Amino acid sequence: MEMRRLLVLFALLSVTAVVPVFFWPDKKGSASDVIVVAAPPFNSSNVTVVSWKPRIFLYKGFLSDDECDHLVKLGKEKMKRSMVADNESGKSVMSEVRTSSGMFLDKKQDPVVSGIEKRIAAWTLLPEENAENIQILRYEHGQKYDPHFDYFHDKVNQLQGGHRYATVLTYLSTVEKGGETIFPNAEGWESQVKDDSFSDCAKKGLAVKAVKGDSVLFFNLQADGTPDPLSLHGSCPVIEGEKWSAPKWIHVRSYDNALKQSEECSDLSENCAAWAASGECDNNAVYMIGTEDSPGQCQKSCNACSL
Ligand SMILES: O=C(O)CCC(=O)C(=O)O
Repeated sequence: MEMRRLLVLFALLSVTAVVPVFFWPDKKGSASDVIVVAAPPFNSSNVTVVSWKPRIFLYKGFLSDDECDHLVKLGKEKMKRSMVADNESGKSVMSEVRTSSGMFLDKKQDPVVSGIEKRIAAWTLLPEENAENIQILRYEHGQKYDPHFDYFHDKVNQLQGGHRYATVLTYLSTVEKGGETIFPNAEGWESQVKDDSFSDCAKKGLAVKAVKGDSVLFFNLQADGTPDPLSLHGSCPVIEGEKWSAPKWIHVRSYDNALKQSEECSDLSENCAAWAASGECDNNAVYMIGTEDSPGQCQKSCNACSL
């Protein structure tokens, strides 16, 4: 490892609150490809409550600058116009409601992404397998996402792990003006004190400024599992600067299993064949086969792949 990189590593190690992650990006990588990325450890004392109705929490410094820059670099070359889910068909469609561009990373794409995914699970106390891949979003001047819900209105999207229960939205850049995340239905938003550093859009709801490395966690469902209309939220237009953010949507059930089942008919337990042989497909059909809204564990062994 060259001297400059060693110095970076020692500098990081001397900062107690920072854990360095470094890796070779591929098998052919040489010492000069080693990426040193500072990653702050999970520390719940950095979390404050923004609102109880809906439930919104802010984690200051959830990602380090290095991690933010790394995610932006991974996404930058692959940006495409963002889409929204059609309320009837569930299909992805282009809409003036959402004018940003974006892309999805792979899960566990590299050790930095993996580390962030694990930290999100530790914060939310929700399993990694319930989460979608991290999305990277870019909002240029004037781009925005009008207020919307992250839970689904269509049935098709709910087949994949149910509703989006929680959203973890991390800011990968600091926006000079505009670009705030706004919650227009949050209870008591009128009492939030806002100076002129907030955009006019942000003055129409409870607003969180986009600050590099900060992360907002909010819940789209209420504790009884029903959609929370107070979770309406959007991204105000960017007025000065550029906004990069990274939403992670976490579903009620396993998103990974649902994806696996939709790609190939499969069993989700190694015991399925034995259970099917002992009559469980009939005796315990909801668990084994599932319903139209919620696939079961053993569709393959129960010959119920066309459900
Ligand atoms: O980037 C933001 O502030 C909001 C993003 C958002 O609402 C979403 O992607 O669902």
